Amino acid sequence: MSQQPNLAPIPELYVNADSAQKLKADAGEMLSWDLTPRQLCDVELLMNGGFYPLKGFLTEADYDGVVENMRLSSGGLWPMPITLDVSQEFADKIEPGIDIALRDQEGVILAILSVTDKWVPNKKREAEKVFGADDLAHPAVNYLHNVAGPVYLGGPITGIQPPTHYDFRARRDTPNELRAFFRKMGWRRIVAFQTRNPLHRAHQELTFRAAREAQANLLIHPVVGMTKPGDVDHFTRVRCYEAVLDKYPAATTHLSLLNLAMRMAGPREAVWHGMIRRNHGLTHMIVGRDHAGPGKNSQGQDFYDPYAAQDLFRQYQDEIGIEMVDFKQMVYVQERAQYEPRDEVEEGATILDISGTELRRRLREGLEIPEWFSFPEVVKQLRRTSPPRDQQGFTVFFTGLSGSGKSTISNALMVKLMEMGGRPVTLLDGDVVRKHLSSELGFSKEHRDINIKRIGYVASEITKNGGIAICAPIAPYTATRRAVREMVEQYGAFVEVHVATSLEECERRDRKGLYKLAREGKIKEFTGISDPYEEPQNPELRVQTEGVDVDYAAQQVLLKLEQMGLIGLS
Ligand code: PPS
Repeated sequence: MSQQPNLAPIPELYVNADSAQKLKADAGEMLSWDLTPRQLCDVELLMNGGFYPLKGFLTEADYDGVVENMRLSSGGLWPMPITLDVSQEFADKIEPGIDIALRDQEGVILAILSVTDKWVPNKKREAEKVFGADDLAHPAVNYLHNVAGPVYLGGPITGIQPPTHYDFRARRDTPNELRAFFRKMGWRRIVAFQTRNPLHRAHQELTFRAAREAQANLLIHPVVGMTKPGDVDHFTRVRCYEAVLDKYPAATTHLSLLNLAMRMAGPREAVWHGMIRRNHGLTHMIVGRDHAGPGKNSQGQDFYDPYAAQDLFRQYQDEIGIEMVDFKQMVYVQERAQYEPRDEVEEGATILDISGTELRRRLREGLEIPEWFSFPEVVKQLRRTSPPRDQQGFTVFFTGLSGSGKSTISNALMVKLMEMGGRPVTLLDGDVVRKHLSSELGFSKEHRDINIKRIGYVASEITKNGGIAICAPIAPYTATRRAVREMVEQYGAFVEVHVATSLEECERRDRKGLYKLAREGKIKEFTGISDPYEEPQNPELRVQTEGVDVDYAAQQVLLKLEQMGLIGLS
């Protein structure tokens, strides 16, 4: 395989400015779809050639081939389904043969999709083949089942304009912009470092070694689209990258941001990343330990072997069209005061390492982060974003049957937290929310889900801004509670408290007289009587209320918050 890149421009899907103007006017009349954040990332990379040779969202035949064996119907390699998932309601309006406008979240028309295919995917098969298991602990499998719409649309797209980014504009490059940059600089061998984490010393050592080994220039190419839920946000990460850029030789290293929505698909993702980097004009890519790994499955085991990504990449390297620079995990060897690949460390030497989890713990608790691990400039940025936990916002989410005691306990908790002071506290009680935020909603599954997601949205905003949100709805569905958890955990802790009062006891108390009416059939869809309640399997806390006073239950929650480091003793 040649490592001399062809740095000629790669085909894009945009039409010229005049046609774009005209198309945009025509598209105003078309049915239109508001792209989700993930689809927005995909559309950008489709249009700018990042996903070359794709010309649009996969058709059903291409999808089947990609899912089964990473092949498009043309026979070409493509490892990741790039699909336009839509709601059933929208799909019902669509017949293959029509054009639809694709809009960003402000309503700007970015592209036109000429729909050739519409189908209901077998999501279980997609999960098993693409992600290795139909296990909701995998973020992309959870996305597939609980976020993505039920119907896929496929067909070629015509690009009108790229999505607008207001942040870090100077650091974002399309494949053709990067190719032009490499041509201008005379760079011929360039190794990409894909990352979704801040750069610490181990990464710097790894990238130095990779560039040396490949005798290549280095492109630090972090993902700023979507990464794994719970990752450091991209604003902080980019500030971290910028803070250490001067530790790289300016003449040989470049930083560019990639607006990719990752799927955390390990081996397949590595192949995909390779193709995307090839499209950006790179000749080499670093694949380290557990590339794009999603963490543990629901059995507590790794989804993929840590080096499976390297194996798959190696197998398809010629077709991917760029060369892998593979690395074992880099670790710090104390006696030698330097980083080395784990498999090269002398026997008996002392290895020091700080895992991602340990790093987050130290940040959370305001503990020391040693200089051998990271750069003070990076740590400073991380501390700005992650103050110690007892200064961060968080959400306590009570769930339980009607009349279980959620409101009473949450009121007591609110007052106790206000007595402690420090952070603003907001109570989003079920009844209160239904009066102010959700007055038009009933109790169908659909309406309950809307209600809970509204609560989740408000709670996540409060958490983001450093406050305490206490929510107390019934929230009967596991998937919806999980969606709220994900919304909140982007910004702070989510503490699920199951108020586990039994149905019999709630009905015996019947404080509002609703159970009686429900039994008589006068209230329909009543939780526990004529509507389901899915008990939380792993709440942070389960409180019993039978034979226990409210004060004690609220104390248990406080103790849990203290144990989690969310409230201090001060
Ligand atoms: S949900 O499922 O989370 O959206 O419910 P929520 O917003 O917490 O609203 C629950 C309160 O509404 C009253 N109510 C009912 N509950 C359950 N099922 C039916 N059909 C129903 N109709 C009215 C009831 O007073 C609930 O209040 P709590 O505080 O839970 O007793």
